[in-house]
Amino acid sequence: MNRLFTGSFLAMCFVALALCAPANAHAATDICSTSAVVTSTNAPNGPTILPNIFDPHGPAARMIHDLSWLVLGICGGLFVVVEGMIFYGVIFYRRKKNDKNVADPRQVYGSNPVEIAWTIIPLLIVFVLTLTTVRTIRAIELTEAPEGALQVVVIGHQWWWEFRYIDPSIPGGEVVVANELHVPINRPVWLRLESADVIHSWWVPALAGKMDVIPNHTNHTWFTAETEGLYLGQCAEYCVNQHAGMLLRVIASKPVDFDAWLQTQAAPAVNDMTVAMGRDIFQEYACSNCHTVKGVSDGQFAPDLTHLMSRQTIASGVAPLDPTTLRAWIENPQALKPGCNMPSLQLDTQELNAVTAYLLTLR
Ligand code: HEC
Ligand SMILES: [Cu+2]
Repeated sequence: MNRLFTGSFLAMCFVALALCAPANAHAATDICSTSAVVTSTNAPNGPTILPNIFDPHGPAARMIHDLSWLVLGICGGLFVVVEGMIFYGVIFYRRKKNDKNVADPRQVYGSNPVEIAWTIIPLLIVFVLTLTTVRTIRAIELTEAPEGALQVVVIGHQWWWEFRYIDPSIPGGEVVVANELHVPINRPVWLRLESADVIHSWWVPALAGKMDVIPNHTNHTWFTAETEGLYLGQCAEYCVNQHAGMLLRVIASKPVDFDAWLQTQAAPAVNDMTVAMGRDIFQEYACSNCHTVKGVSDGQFAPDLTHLMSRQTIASGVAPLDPTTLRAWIENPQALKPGCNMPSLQLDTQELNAVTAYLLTLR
């Protein structure tokens, strides 16, 4: 009896897992991974929305959320019914102390009603789970941009994010920023996902499900942010060294605020003559080979710094952007983000101060 009990318990666990896994794989994995909470120097409007699939703030995330509850509900119900019957059998049909009857109980073979019941019910359950999952996936994985969508190209890099806004309304046609994605609320955002190196995964749980970011392959996803705020997310596909330090920040604001932000980003870099020395150092040292500052350098390897100071964090959300941290970062990036792809250029104190002063003018 004992062995039978353990056996059926294990079997049920496997069945429950198998039922949950395919439907939930999209939505409920890695719930425990969270983004580091960063203090910001110039906070966006609205609350900070943590990576939590149970707190959806847009249609795509809500569909995943509802489906997750349905799957959890069905699997939980099944678990309770089956385990309940097992416990009932084990407790009430145990052999009593003074029970002399050691023969097997009556065996039931080939009972049509029983066979039909345990074929039809699981079949129905699997049907419901499959159909609802397929319907949700189809609604989320749109193959064309929704009407009136803002289009952004997302490029995953080891270990930061590049965003390219492509829109005829932008002066110059394109705006390039890093790590902090600004979007207007209540307007669909259509993302084209590409990778510069290895496989990453885009995941801002309160806005939408995961989407892989694959080299030499373009994926698409979309979301609509319904409330103003700062949405945290992170890379959800192991991409070596600083995978955990590849955080995502989506700042959703009113359309007017978003437009104002976009105009600022489209403007050329500030050219402040009082920090000319810092700018010269930036150009002479390798900084300019890796980084773009529009009108000054055009390195494509690293984050665009044209409007660096309009961001709240550096190094993909790993550290707040303030003068002290910025200086420490330039002095030795490996201390703040070990293994990252920016070397320390061994600047002396004067050069370090000058470059930092220059970067601080790039609003
Ligand atoms: C070999 C290429 C390379 C060189 C040279 C380089 N950087 Fe970087 N830099 C990077 C990479 C890559 C990152 C992103 C690191 C990350 O987040 O993982 C970065 C990030 C930064 C950031 C943070 C940007 C942000 O928004 O997160 C600043 C500021 C910066 N670099 C300034 C400099 C300065 C100043 C110099 C010259 C003294 C310099 N870099 C030289 C590759 C380089
Ligand atoms: Cu990654």
